Amino acid sequence: MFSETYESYSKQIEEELVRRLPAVDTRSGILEEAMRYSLEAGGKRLRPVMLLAVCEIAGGSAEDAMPFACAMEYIHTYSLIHDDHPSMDNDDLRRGKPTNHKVYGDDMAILAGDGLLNSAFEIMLGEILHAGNDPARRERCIRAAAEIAEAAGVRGMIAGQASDCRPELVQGSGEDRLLYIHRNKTGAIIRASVRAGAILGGAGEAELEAFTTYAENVGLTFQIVDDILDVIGSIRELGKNTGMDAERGKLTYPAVYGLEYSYDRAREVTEQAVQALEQVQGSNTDFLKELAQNLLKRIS
Ligand code: GRG
Repeated sequence: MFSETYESYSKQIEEELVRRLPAVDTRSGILEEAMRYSLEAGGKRLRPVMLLAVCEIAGGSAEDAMPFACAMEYIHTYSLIHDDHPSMDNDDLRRGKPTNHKVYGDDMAILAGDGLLNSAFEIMLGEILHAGNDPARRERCIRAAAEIAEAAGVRGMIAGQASDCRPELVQGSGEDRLLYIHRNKTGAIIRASVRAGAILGGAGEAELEAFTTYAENVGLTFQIVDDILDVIGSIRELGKNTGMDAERGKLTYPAVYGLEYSYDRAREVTEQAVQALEQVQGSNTDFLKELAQNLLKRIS
Protein backbone atom coordinates (compact mmCIF):
# COMPACT_ATOMS: atom_id res chain seq x y z
CA MET A 1 0.00 0.00 0.00
CA PHE A 2 2.82 2.39 0.94
CA SER A 3 4.65 1.84 -2.37
CA GLU A 4 1.46 2.29 -4.42
CA THR A 5 0.67 5.58 -2.69
CA TYR A 6 4.25 6.82 -3.06
CA GLU A 7 4.25 5.91 -6.76
CA SER A 8 0.91 7.55 -7.33
CA TYR A 9 2.20 10.85 -5.89
CA SER A 10 5.51 10.68 -7.74
CA LYS A 11 3.73 9.87 -11.01
CA GLN A 12 1.54 12.95 -10.64
CA ILE A 13 4.68 15.01 -9.97
CA GLU A 14 6.52 13.58 -13.00
CA GLU A 15 3.60 14.60 -15.20
CA GLU A 16 3.60 18.17 -13.91
CA LEU A 17 7.27 19.03 -13.42
CA VAL A 18 8.14 19.95 -17.00
CA ARG A 19 4.64 21.09 -17.97
CA ARG A 20 4.66 23.78 -15.29
CA LEU A 21 8.17 25.04 -16.01
CA PRO A 22 7.96 28.67 -17.19
CA ALA A 23 8.67 28.85 -20.95
CA VAL A 24 12.28 29.64 -21.77
CA ASP A 25 12.94 32.21 -24.51
CA THR A 26 13.32 30.02 -27.61
CA ARG A 27 16.54 31.79 -28.57
CA SER A 28 18.06 30.33 -25.39
CA GLY A 29 17.00 26.76 -26.22
CA ILE A 30 20.12 25.16 -24.80
CA LEU A 31 19.21 26.57 -21.39
CA GLU A 32 15.85 24.83 -21.43
CA GLU A 33 17.53 21.59 -22.49
CA ALA A 34 20.02 21.83 -19.60
CA MET A 35 17.25 22.55 -17.08
CA ARG A 36 15.14 19.66 -18.33
CA TYR A 37 18.12 17.29 -18.43
CA SER A 38 18.54 17.35 -14.64
CA LEU A 39 14.85 17.62 -13.90
CA GLU A 40 14.05 14.56 -16.01
CA ALA A 41 17.07 12.53 -14.88
CA GLY A 42 14.96 10.81 -12.21
CA GLY A 43 15.25 11.10 -8.48
CA LYS A 44 13.01 9.95 -5.68
CA ARG A 45 10.88 13.14 -5.62
CA LEU A 46 10.86 12.79 -1.84
CA ARG A 47 10.25 16.46 -1.02
CA PRO A 48 7.28 17.04 -3.34
CA VAL A 49 5.77 13.68 -2.37
CA MET A 50 5.90 14.73 1.29
CA LEU A 51 4.42 18.12 0.48
CA LEU A 52 1.44 16.63 -1.36
CA ALA A 53 0.85 13.88 1.21
CA VAL A 54 0.93 16.24 4.19
CA CYS A 55 -1.37 18.68 2.39
CA GLU A 56 -3.94 15.92 1.86
CA ILE A 57 -3.63 14.63 5.42
CA ALA A 58 -4.19 18.17 6.70
CA GLY A 59 -7.37 18.42 4.64
CA GLY A 60 -6.25 20.07 1.38
CA SER A 61 -6.00 18.78 -2.18
CA ALA A 62 -2.90 17.57 -4.00
CA GLU A 63 -3.97 19.55 -7.06
CA ASP A 64 -3.90 22.86 -5.18
CA ALA A 65 -0.52 22.03 -3.68
CA MET A 66 1.08 20.88 -6.96
CA PRO A 67 2.68 24.24 -7.94
CA PHE A 68 4.48 24.29 -4.57
CA ALA A 69 5.50 20.64 -4.92
CA CYS A 70 7.02 21.41 -8.33
CA ALA A 71 8.71 24.53 -6.96
CA MET A 72 10.30 22.42 -4.24
CA GLU A 73 11.67 19.91 -6.75
CA TYR A 74 13.03 22.75 -8.93
CA ILE A 75 14.88 24.11 -5.88
CA HIS A 76 16.19 20.68 -4.91
CA THR A 77 17.36 19.96 -8.49
CA TYR A 78 19.09 23.35 -8.77
CA SER A 79 20.92 22.64 -5.51
CA LEU A 80 22.18 19.30 -6.85
CA ILE A 81 23.43 20.88 -10.10
CA HIS A 82 25.34 23.56 -8.19
CA ASP A 83 26.58 21.09 -5.58
CA ASP A 84 28.03 18.87 -8.34
CA HIS A 85 29.74 21.81 -10.06
CA PRO A 86 33.58 21.81 -10.19
CA SER A 87 33.62 24.86 -7.89
CA MET A 88 31.87 22.79 -5.19
CA ASP A 89 31.96 18.98 -5.02
CA ASN A 90 33.08 18.43 -8.62
CA ASP A 91 31.08 15.25 -9.19
CA ASP A 92 30.65 13.59 -12.58
CA LEU A 93 27.68 11.36 -11.79
CA ARG A 94 24.22 12.21 -10.45
CA ARG A 95 20.96 10.30 -10.62
CA GLY A 96 22.91 7.68 -12.58
CA LYS A 97 23.83 10.09 -15.37
CA PRO A 98 26.71 12.45 -16.17
CA THR A 99 26.30 15.64 -14.15
CA ASN A 100 24.88 18.76 -15.77
CA HIS A 101 28.23 20.53 -16.25
CA LYS A 102 29.71 17.40 -17.86
CA VAL A 103 27.04 17.55 -20.54
CA TYR A 104 26.36 21.27 -20.96
CA GLY A 105 29.54 22.91 -19.63
CA ASP A 106 30.23 24.86 -16.43
CA ASP A 107 28.56 28.05 -17.62
CA MET A 108 25.28 26.43 -18.70
CA ALA A 109 25.13 24.27 -15.55
CA ILE A 110 25.29 27.36 -13.34
CA LEU A 111 22.59 29.01 -15.44
CA ALA A 112 20.39 25.89 -15.51
CA GLY A 113 20.55 25.87 -11.70
CA ASP A 114 19.75 29.59 -11.55
CA GLY A 115 16.91 29.04 -14.03
CA LEU A 116 15.34 26.30 -11.91
CA LEU A 117 15.63 28.36 -8.73
CA ASN A 118 14.00 31.37 -10.34
CA SER A 119 11.28 29.20 -11.88
CA ALA A 120 10.36 28.01 -8.38
CA PHE A 121 9.61 31.56 -7.32
CA GLU A 122 7.77 32.39 -10.55
CA ILE A 123 5.47 29.42 -10.15
CA MET A 124 4.71 30.15 -6.47
CA LEU A 125 4.09 33.85 -7.11
CA GLY A 126 1.85 32.88 -10.06
CA GLU A 127 -0.25 30.83 -7.68
CA ILE A 128 -0.55 33.71 -5.23
CA LEU A 129 -1.71 35.99 -8.06
CA HIS A 130 -4.27 33.41 -9.20
CA ALA A 131 -5.69 33.07 -5.70
CA GLY A 132 -6.75 36.72 -5.94
CA ASN A 133 -10.46 36.31 -5.17
CA ASP A 134 -9.99 33.73 -2.42
CA PRO A 135 -8.35 35.52 0.53
CA ALA A 136 -7.95 32.38 2.65
CA ARG A 137 -6.14 30.50 -0.13
CA ARG A 138 -4.07 33.56 -0.96
CA GLU A 139 -2.93 33.79 2.66
CA ARG A 140 -2.00 30.10 2.75
CA CYS A 141 -0.07 30.37 -0.53
CA ILE A 142 1.89 33.37 0.76
CA ARG A 143 2.76 31.56 4.00
CA ALA A 144 3.81 28.41 2.11
CA ALA A 145 5.98 30.42 -0.30
CA ALA A 146 7.59 32.28 2.61
CA GLU A 147 8.43 28.96 4.32
CA ILE A 148 10.06 27.66 1.15
CA ALA A 149 11.96 30.89 0.45
CA GLU A 150 13.42 31.01 3.95
CA ALA A 151 14.39 27.34 3.98
CA ALA A 152 16.12 27.53 0.59
CA GLY A 153 17.95 30.71 1.52
CA VAL A 154 20.65 32.17 3.70
CA ARG A 155 19.06 30.96 6.94
CA GLY A 156 18.64 27.47 5.47
CA MET A 157 20.08 25.45 2.62
CA ILE A 158 22.50 28.08 1.29
CA ALA A 159 23.88 28.66 4.81
CA GLY A 160 24.22 24.89 5.26
CA GLN A 161 26.04 24.51 1.97
CA ALA A 162 28.41 27.35 2.85
CA SER A 163 29.25 25.58 6.12
CA ASP A 164 29.63 22.26 4.33
CA CYS A 165 32.15 23.88 1.99
CA ARG A 166 34.10 25.31 4.98
CA PRO A 167 33.39 22.91 7.89
CA GLU A 168 36.50 24.10 9.75
CA LEU A 169 34.87 27.52 10.20
CA VAL A 170 31.67 26.21 11.84
CA GLN A 171 31.64 27.14 15.50
CA GLY A 172 30.57 24.79 18.29
CA SER A 173 31.64 21.31 19.22
CA GLY A 174 30.78 17.66 18.60
CA GLU A 175 27.28 16.86 17.46
CA ASP A 176 26.31 20.58 17.51
CA ARG A 177 28.46 21.32 14.47
CA LEU A 178 27.22 18.26 12.62
CA LEU A 179 23.62 19.11 13.42
CA TYR A 180 24.07 22.70 12.29
CA ILE A 181 25.26 21.61 8.84
CA HIS A 182 22.74 18.80 8.45
CA ARG A 183 19.80 20.85 9.72
CA ASN A 184 20.49 23.56 7.17
CA LYS A 185 21.97 21.82 4.15
CA THR A 186 19.49 18.94 3.99
CA GLY A 187 16.94 19.38 6.75
CA ALA A 188 15.66 22.86 5.96
CA ILE A 189 13.97 22.06 2.66
CA ILE A 190 12.54 18.78 3.93
CA ARG A 191 11.07 20.71 6.89
CA ALA A 192 9.73 23.39 4.53
CA SER A 193 8.15 20.79 2.24
CA VAL A 194 6.20 19.36 5.15
CA ARG A 195 5.29 22.73 6.66
CA ALA A 196 4.22 24.16 3.29
CA GLY A 197 2.03 21.10 2.70
CA ALA A 198 0.48 21.46 6.16
CA ILE A 199 -0.14 25.18 5.71
CA LEU A 200 -1.69 24.71 2.25
CA GLY A 201 -3.91 21.97 3.66
CA GLY A 202 -5.14 24.29 6.41
CA ALA A 203 -3.50 22.60 9.44
CA GLY A 204 -4.03 24.23 12.83
CA GLU A 205 -1.13 25.33 15.04
CA ALA A 206 -0.86 22.10 17.10
CA GLU A 207 -0.93 19.95 13.97
CA LEU A 208 1.65 22.17 12.29
CA GLU A 209 3.95 21.74 15.30
CA ALA A 210 3.59 17.94 15.17
CA PHE A 211 4.30 17.86 11.42
CA THR A 212 7.33 20.09 12.00
CA THR A 213 8.82 17.78 14.64
CA TYR A 214 8.19 14.86 12.30
CA ALA A 215 9.92 16.66 9.42
CA GLU A 216 12.94 17.71 11.47
CA ASN A 217 13.52 14.11 12.52
CA VAL A 218 12.97 12.76 9.00
CA GLY A 219 15.44 15.34 7.68
CA LEU A 220 18.06 14.22 10.16
CA THR A 221 17.46 10.53 9.46
CA PHE A 222 17.74 11.25 5.75
CA GLN A 223 21.13 12.88 6.15
CA ILE A 224 22.53 10.24 8.54
CA VAL A 225 21.41 7.53 6.07
CA ASP A 226 23.02 9.49 3.23
CA ASP A 227 26.25 9.72 5.26
CA ILE A 228 26.17 5.96 5.92
CA LEU A 229 25.43 5.14 2.27
CA ASP A 230 28.41 7.18 1.18
CA VAL A 231 30.50 4.69 3.20
CA ILE A 232 28.70 1.41 2.48
CA GLY A 233 26.69 2.00 -0.72
CA SER A 234 27.54 1.28 -4.35
CA ILE A 235 27.51 3.55 -7.39
CA ARG A 236 24.92 1.26 -9.00
CA GLU A 237 22.49 1.66 -6.08
CA LEU A 238 22.99 5.37 -5.58
CA GLY A 239 23.61 6.68 -9.10
CA LYS A 240 26.55 8.74 -7.82
CA ASN A 241 30.11 8.17 -6.70
CA THR A 242 30.61 6.88 -3.14
CA GLY A 243 33.38 7.32 -0.59
CA MET A 244 33.62 10.99 -1.50
CA ASP A 245 32.78 12.45 1.94
CA ALA A 246 35.89 10.94 3.52
CA GLU A 247 38.04 11.96 0.56
CA ARG A 248 36.83 15.55 0.87
CA GLY A 249 37.16 15.65 4.67
CA LYS A 250 33.41 16.29 5.16
CA LEU A 251 31.88 16.44 8.60
CA THR A 252 29.58 13.39 8.68
CA TYR A 253 28.11 11.04 11.30
CA PRO A 254 30.29 8.03 10.39
CA ALA A 255 33.40 10.25 10.22
CA VAL A 256 32.82 11.71 13.69
CA TYR A 257 31.12 8.83 15.54
CA GLY A 258 31.71 5.69 13.47
CA LEU A 259 29.16 3.51 11.70
CA GLU A 260 27.62 1.78 14.71
CA TYR A 261 26.59 4.98 16.49
CA SER A 262 25.34 6.37 13.16
CA TYR A 263 23.01 3.37 12.68
CA ASP A 264 21.71 3.68 16.26
CA ARG A 265 21.13 7.40 15.88
CA ALA A 266 19.26 6.92 12.58
CA ARG A 267 16.91 4.40 14.25
CA GLU A 268 16.38 6.61 17.29
CA VAL A 269 15.58 9.70 15.24
CA THR A 270 13.16 7.74 13.00
CA GLU A 271 11.30 6.61 16.10
CA GLN A 272 11.00 10.24 17.21
CA ALA A 273 9.57 11.15 13.80
CA VAL A 274 6.94 8.43 14.06
CA GLN A 275 6.04 9.43 17.64
CA ALA A 276 5.51 13.05 16.65
CA LEU A 277 2.67 12.01 14.35
CA GLU A 278 0.71 10.67 17.33
CA GLN A 279 -0.17 14.33 17.98
CA VAL A 280 -1.95 14.58 14.63
CA GLN A 281 -5.47 13.61 15.47
CA GLY A 282 -8.39 12.61 13.28
CA SER A 283 -6.30 11.79 10.18
CA ASN A 284 -4.50 8.70 9.02
CA THR A 285 -0.75 9.35 9.10
CA ASP A 286 0.37 5.77 8.27
CA PHE A 287 1.84 6.84 4.94
CA LEU A 288 4.12 9.39 6.62
CA LYS A 289 5.14 6.90 9.31
CA GLU A 290 6.05 4.31 6.70
CA LEU A 291 7.90 6.90 4.67
CA ALA A 292 10.13 7.65 7.67
CA GLN A 293 10.70 3.95 8.33
CA ASN A 294 11.44 3.31 4.66
CA LEU A 295 14.41 5.66 4.74
CA LEU A 296 16.05 3.21 7.15
CA LYS A 297 15.51 0.32 4.73
CA ARG A 298 18.17 1.85 2.49
CA ILE A 299 20.80 0.91 5.09
CA SER A 300 19.37 -2.38 6.36
C1 GRG B 1 24.25 24.40 -3.87
C2 GRG B 1 22.93 25.95 -2.39
C3 GRG B 1 23.38 24.60 -2.71
C4 GRG B 1 22.99 23.59 -1.91
C5 GRG B 1 23.32 22.20 -2.11
C6 GRG B 1 21.36 19.46 -1.57
C7 GRG B 1 22.70 20.00 -1.31
C8 GRG B 1 22.83 21.41 -0.93
C9 GRG B 1 23.78 19.25 -1.51
C10 GRG B 1 23.71 17.86 -1.98
C11 GRG B 1 24.82 17.11 -1.36
C12 GRG B 1 24.29 15.90 -0.76
C13 GRG B 1 24.63 14.64 -1.44
C14 GRG B 1 23.58 15.98 0.35
C15 GRG B 1 23.06 14.78 0.97
C16 GRG B 1 21.60 14.70 1.02
C17 GRG B 1 20.97 14.95 -0.28
C18 GRG B 1 20.36 16.27 -0.43
C19 GRG B 1 20.94 14.00 -1.21
C20 GRG B 1 20.24 14.12 -2.50
O1 GRG B 1 18.86 14.06 -2.31
P1 GRG B 1 17.99 12.81 -2.79
O2 GRG B 1 18.61 11.56 -2.29
O3 GRG B 1 18.23 12.89 -4.35
O4 GRG B 1 16.57 13.07 -2.44
P2 GRG B 1 17.24 12.51 -5.55
O5 GRG B 1 18.16 12.36 -6.73
O6 GRG B 1 16.53 11.24 -5.20
O7 GRG B 1 16.32 13.67 -5.70
